[in-house]
Amino acid sequence: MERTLILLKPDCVQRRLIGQIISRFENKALNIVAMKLMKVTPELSQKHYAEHVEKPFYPALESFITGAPVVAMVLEGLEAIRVVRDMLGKTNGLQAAAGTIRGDFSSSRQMNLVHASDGPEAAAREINLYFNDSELCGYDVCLTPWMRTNDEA
Ligand code: FUP
Repeated sequence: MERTLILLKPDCVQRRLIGQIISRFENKALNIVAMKLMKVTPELSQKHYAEHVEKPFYPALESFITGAPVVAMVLEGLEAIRVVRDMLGKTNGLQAAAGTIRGDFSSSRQMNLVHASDGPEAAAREINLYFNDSELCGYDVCLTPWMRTNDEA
């Protein structure tokens, strides 16, 4: 099982798309193990986007991500990191394939609705940035036997 950090970004919250996006993750049998509505501070943005802080687009990115609340979530599932990245599509909504979240809802490079960790190291680092251990609520989902077979777990 893998865990990955998801942010429903300010554009997602402002456009009232929270429910539709979470439904996609639930439909895919990904398990929500943590979730909260929160404001990203400039300090948290600088930690989250540490690899981009020196880039020319960073000030606009920080202004965007701190501009309205986000929904931070941890999703759990088999190959969850790759599966969620595939569900999002390419970073730029104009290039994301139809059927992906960004392909269906975004026409922007910056306002691409959802962040998801891009690998196991990033997932561990980002989950730790947004949640403490006591906020992670692992549990057995009663539908799992009807979502996949035992030998797939
Ligand atoms: P992703 O892994 O899909 O989140 O994309 P990146 O790590 O490449 O970029 C992080 C965020 O910066 C993306 F959500 C989009 C944003 N971005 C810009 O706003 N302008 C750019 O020129 C490149 C990225």
